[in-house]
Amino acid sequence: MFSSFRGLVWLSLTVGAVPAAAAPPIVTDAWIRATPPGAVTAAAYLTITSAGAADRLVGAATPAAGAVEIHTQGSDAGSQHMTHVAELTLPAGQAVRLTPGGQHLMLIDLKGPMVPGTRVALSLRFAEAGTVEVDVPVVDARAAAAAH
Ligand SMILES: [Cu+2]
Repeated sequence: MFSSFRGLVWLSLTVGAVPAAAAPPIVTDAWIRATPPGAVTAAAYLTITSAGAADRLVGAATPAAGAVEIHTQGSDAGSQHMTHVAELTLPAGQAVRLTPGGQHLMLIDLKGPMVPGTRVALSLRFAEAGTVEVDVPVVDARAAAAAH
């Protein structure tokens, strides 16, 4: 299954390989789920739209955690599981949403708890556009849900 996914990535790359200056992808709706004290991981959610040509998210980093991984999430026989993927394909002009229950960025080895109301610097590394810095608010997901 993973190898066929790689095949799709290669195909889209070949088709989208236009030698133009890559406009940086647009990042919206970014937030990090607040964590209780002692938590070692936190999930970050965001929407990425590759404005120009197709691109790929190939990595991310933050001073707030030891590592950031790209995860997909799904359910298998009723149990939730997360899978670490090497990259995320961003079709040209299409919003790719990382939302609770689906794809997300996993902040691993947190240096401290994610406190609601604070902001965390996140650098996103794209294959074509290079690095994009975003300032991501930490949100108490329960409070946010109650407000809707
Ligand atoms: Cu995860």
